[in-house]
Amino acid sequence: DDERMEWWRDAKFGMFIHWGAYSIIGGERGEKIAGGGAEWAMDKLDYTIEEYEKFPAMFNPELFNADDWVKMAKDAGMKYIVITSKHHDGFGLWDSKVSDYDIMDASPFKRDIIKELAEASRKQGIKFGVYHSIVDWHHPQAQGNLYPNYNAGQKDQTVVNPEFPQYYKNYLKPQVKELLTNYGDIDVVWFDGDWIADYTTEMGKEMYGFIRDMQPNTIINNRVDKGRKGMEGMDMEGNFAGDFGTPEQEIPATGIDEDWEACMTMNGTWGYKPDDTKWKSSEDLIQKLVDIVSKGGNFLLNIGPDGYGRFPSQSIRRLKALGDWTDAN
Ligand code: JFZ
Repeated sequence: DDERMEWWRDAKFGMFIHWGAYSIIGGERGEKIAGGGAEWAMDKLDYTIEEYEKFPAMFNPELFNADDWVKMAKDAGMKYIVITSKHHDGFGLWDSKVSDYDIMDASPFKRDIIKELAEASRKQGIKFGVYHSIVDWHHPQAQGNLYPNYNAGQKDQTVVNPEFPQYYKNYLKPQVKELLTNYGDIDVVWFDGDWIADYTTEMGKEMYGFIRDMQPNTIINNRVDKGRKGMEGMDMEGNFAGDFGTPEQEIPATGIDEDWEACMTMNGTWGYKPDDTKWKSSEDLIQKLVDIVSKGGNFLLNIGPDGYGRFPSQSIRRLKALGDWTDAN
């Protein structure tokens, strides 16, 4: 739908934010360091559910200031923000009534982060969206029963939780409903975790329609459908795959007729990880932005704030450089 996509096509540049209880862990447990994304700490560092629950209980990011975050995005030339309402660990950053595993009930912070960011974004004229994980390593009717192999259903499509349809109906959909009814316009819903054996295209279709009914103008990524990594599904006529494709850490060649958004990190992790020092240079990031936009895509560039609510200094410096460049061009 062209009308719905208009602002997004004009926007070009957005901020992805991966933030949650894992931001305290920083990808480290004793002498072990998680390889790759530190938002996977629960799985990669073999935490049991009980052990991991201590991190939400410690999550008290008193330095978090929604206005500052939105301003940093805006000054960098970004037009929208997509933040993790819930990542695979299952901990929710909004006030959920269908869950106790959220910022109000499981953490001392007791401030609705999604509300504060949605309001700050609106105030500053920035579009606002949520990343929401279908995978849930905490919920007993989802992947919570698979420890220490929470992600077994990715590799082996026979590993399912027979109760997953109940999680989908009584937990995942109600969560999405809360996010789409209590925070004004949610401009983007960015699903992830569509690869697990339990999830089906039928569930994706139902979810898509469910959201459309609540907010006709919301834009939904291709991972609302099952097994849609990268641009999969987007080039198949009549095939269900949401509103836009999500190539990850890569810039596709030209000639894609569909809407697409490349998401990337500034180093090699989505969640905060001080051990990862492989920062892309500002020049590299500017070049990537130009390359993506010239090929008709959007650029969703990630920040992994720390457990106190601060953006890493390296990220702030790069945002400033991007802002100087977009100002001048
Ligand atoms: C997922 C998450 O597992 C990860 O933690 C992060 O949130 C990222 C943005 O999304 O990881 C993926 C999802 C899709 C692909 C690769 C990694 N893919 O399409 O190739």
